[in-house]
Amino acid sequence: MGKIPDSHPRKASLLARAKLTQAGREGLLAESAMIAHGRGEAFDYLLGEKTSDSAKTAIKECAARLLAAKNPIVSMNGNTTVLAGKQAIRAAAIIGCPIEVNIYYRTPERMEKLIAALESMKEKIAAEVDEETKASVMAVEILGANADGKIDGLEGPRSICSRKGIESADVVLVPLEDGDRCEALVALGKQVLVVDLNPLSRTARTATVTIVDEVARALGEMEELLLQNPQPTDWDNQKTLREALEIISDSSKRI
Ligand code: PTJ
Repeated sequence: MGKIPDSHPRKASLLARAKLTQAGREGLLAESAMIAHGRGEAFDYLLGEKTSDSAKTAIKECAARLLAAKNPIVSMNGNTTVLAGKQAIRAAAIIGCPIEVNIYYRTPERMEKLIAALESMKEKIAAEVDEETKASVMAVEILGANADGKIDGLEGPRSICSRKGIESADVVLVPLEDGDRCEALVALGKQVLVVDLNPLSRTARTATVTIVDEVARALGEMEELLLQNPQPTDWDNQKTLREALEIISDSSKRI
């Protein structure tokens, strides 16, 4: 793809598509990755393609809960690794927690490639930062290769996880989670923090805290909010979903 001018109104969207297309060719993504992304884009369009104040409050709440957790984990799939892998690594470095590659359409090849992609992103970030930050970035463990854990309540490959990661976590940040797994994780008593542009998805409605925002924007924002050391509050997740739906219904006023 040629250089897109900064003034192009669809620059971010075109770049995200190009990244996903390339990653698809390299075998990192699920076959339905583009369908999922297209659905996300449609909602993002209606949300004005920006992080709302309401989403920012949810991001801050997630940051607070991850910092207060005993065993926090950031779970990454194909789409989120490609779109927001670097942001996730920087956030995990501040929290001091591992990242687990945990995918819905699991194959050994995809697992290996996604783990390698995150390891290589760690190296790239480390080359750009000061010594102290470099140490915390390189200390972020990338889990997932060891499929020695199970999400109770699920059957088949979708129940596979790492014992040291998702299985023993009390707080799981899992952007773009599937509805069944979100329900299973909540039923296990874990706090499930999700990023989903669709405020009506089962995941969005089941999660403990839902960030209705695009994953790269949301995790980028989280890096900054983590540094403010926020405290968890008495969270009303229905309110945040209603606020997102209000933004969507107000989008007709933009015409
Ligand atoms: O890598 P895998 O094997 O784990 O598979 C990943 C996908 C995304 C293909 C898989 O989880 C899937 O099929 O997802 P769904 O059920 O289509 O759900 C995707 C949800 O994420 C939808 O509600 C979309 O609106 C939302 N979404 C898509 N892109 C983004 C997004 N939310 C935030 N940021 C995005 N960039």
